[in-house]
Amino acid sequence: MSSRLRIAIQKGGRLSEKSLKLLNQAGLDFDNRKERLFYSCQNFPLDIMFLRDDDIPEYVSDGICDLGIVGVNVLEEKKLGRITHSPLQIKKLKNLGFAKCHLAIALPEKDQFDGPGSLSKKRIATSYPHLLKKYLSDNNVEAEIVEISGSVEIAPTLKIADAICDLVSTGGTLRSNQLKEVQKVLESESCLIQTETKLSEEKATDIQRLLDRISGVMLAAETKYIMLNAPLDAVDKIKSLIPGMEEPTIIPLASDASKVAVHAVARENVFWETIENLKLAGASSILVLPIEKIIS
Ligand code: PRT
Ligand code: ZN
Repeated sequence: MSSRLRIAIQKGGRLSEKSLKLLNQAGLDFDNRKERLFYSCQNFPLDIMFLRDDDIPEYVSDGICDLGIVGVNVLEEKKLGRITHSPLQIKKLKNLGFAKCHLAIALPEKDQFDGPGSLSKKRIATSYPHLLKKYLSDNNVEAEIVEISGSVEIAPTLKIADAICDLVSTGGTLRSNQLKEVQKVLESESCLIQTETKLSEEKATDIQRLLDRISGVMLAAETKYIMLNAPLDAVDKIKSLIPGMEEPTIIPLASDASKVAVHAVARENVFWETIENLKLAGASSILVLPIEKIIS
């Protein structure tokens, strides 16, 4: 058995590029020519296998791949589909923060909605029959599930359904089809999954290394390094304005004894409003720098 990890990544689609970028940022070198099914990293014991996203949970569950990146929506749908016969052998390691969307029920704009009961006896088109079935049974609603694989949003216009249950991110698709969202079924984003089949100690160690690197990349993405000059008597006020700040470094200025330089790591997004407030509190020469890696 190979001692190299194998990770399943979507071959082409909304998850592919960002999944590869994340691995890249975690320091993995590979050639991202995706016309190949398989690719080996040169500087980490990991091979990438490119698959359709719907196939990724099965491959990971069967242990053909040790890891995978999929949407929570696909993971949960596949889990429910296998709940009664041989459940999927998968554990979720981490949400990855990209491809955020939610699964929602939508009705034609003109239709009235007074709660889940309004869906009773309706035909609802979806590519997520198991998640929809669970939502309906959790809400004691009897409705007909019309399973279709793509372009779910045109089902009401084609009169093959009265409502839809589909993924929404900006809401633009619903609006352009004169549909309105009425119920949220599931929040989703990309996530890293691992097989529950037994792995060698070597592989388990490499997964932990990869996970630590990914966590470092994700933490760095929302963390900034702030440098500014401040009047001595404004330091306390300025410290209170920096979001999610760790204890800053205060350095005297060679040219002006009434001022200090403040260097701090802000573990949250620094918005323009924060910078404006820092200026109002007396800060000057404000620099906000991205951080590439954080290792704690
Ligand atoms: O070929 P393969 O099977 O691998 O890909 P696919 O066509 O099944 O999936 P793909 O690439 O479209 O999506 C992959 C994953 O991206 C999904 O499983 C979700 O986890 C995630 N994701 C995030 C989305 C969206 N946002 C999204 N908006 N997947 C689909 N959509 C579609 C949605 O179905 C609807 O048609 O975009 C439309 C709605 O978008 P808005 O912005 O108009 O609301
Ligand atoms: Zn798919």
